[in-house]
Amino acid sequence: MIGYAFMGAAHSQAWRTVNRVYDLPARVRMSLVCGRDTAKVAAAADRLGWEAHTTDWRRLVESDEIDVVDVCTPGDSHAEIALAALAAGKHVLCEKPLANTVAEARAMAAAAATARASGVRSMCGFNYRRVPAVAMMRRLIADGRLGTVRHVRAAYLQDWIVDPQFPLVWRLQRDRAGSGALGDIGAHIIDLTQFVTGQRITGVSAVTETFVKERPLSAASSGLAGQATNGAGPVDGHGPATGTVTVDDAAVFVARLDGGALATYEASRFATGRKNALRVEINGSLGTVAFDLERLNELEFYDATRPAAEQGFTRILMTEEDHPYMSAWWPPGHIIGYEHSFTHQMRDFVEAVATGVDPAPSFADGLQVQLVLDAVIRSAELGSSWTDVEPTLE
Ligand code: SOE
Repeated sequence: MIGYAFMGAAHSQAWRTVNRVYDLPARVRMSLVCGRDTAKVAAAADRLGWEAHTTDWRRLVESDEIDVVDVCTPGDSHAEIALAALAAGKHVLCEKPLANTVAEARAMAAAAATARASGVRSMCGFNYRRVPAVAMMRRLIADGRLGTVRHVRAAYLQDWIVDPQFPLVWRLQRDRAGSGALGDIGAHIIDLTQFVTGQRITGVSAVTETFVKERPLSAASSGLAGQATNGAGPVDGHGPATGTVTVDDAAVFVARLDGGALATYEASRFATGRKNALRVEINGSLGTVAFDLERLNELEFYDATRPAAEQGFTRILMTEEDHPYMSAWWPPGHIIGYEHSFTHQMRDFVEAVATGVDPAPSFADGLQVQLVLDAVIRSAELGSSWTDVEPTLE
């Protein structure tokens, strides 16, 4: 695994847990973790349960000991690492969004397609697909329980940079992160809604905004926390030096899906009070499903085929053994959390690799999300003008 911060910790927890919970055709060994700072990566290896550590990702990628490379770094190194790993014949799991640019994502999808011919697997880490309620939404829609899908309403809202004094961490820098709220959390709702509906976004009209354009430079950051430098300020020689925010703070767009549905999307880091609120509602001709990540053990379902006197939203508690991923966990009524989505992701990935099938979402799926992100950015730059999503194949 390369990177050991927020996502690295989430992945480590899942790698450590997956064989304890699921009966799988292969056993995971957490061999080697990589980071830039020797002392910090050593401490991370110890805390997260890795056998060894290194500061040289090429050593990791080339090691004969290693079958799978897990890329948990910021987006600016996804392409370089994933391409090297695939070329070395390693199966690759890469965090979302797949890359920072469409060109990188295209190169990664092409390399993944070539590697597949020799049995090398790859997957993009859209973990929320593996929340049981989300997988259940997809099952209900695929089974026709919603009829024809007409509306998709999706929002992913956070508030961790509302304070203008929050520093300029890597997630706020375009060269490191590719884009802002759009790529970080908007990518999740793009993937999730396409996954559950089985429909793809064909075009968008978007607005984006950077509400706070200058921020104190960042001395240190970890996960969603950051610390400003105490360097001399630009105005009177006091206070932290500042830098320019080069990504969006929020992105809002409407979209058309190829099955005929109309969709709205909102991704923001300025939704004061909303910490990690991912909400999706899908309306079909026969019913509605609604999901809220902050209540992830529940799915709301409205079945319009029931007798009028019995209609209304049903709150399904997603803890039955018939629910996706749940049979291996606890008895009915015993709930799960955020980290379980990663355990489920590793379960599906390990099973696919061990049985020689392609896991999903593929790098091609990651590229398709990247193309939607790109269409959103282009539309916003053109004053919300309608912008078609480019096809995955050139
Ligand atoms: C930060 O916004 C973040 O950690 C994202 O990077 C994750 O993908 C999301 O799951 C939670 O929020």
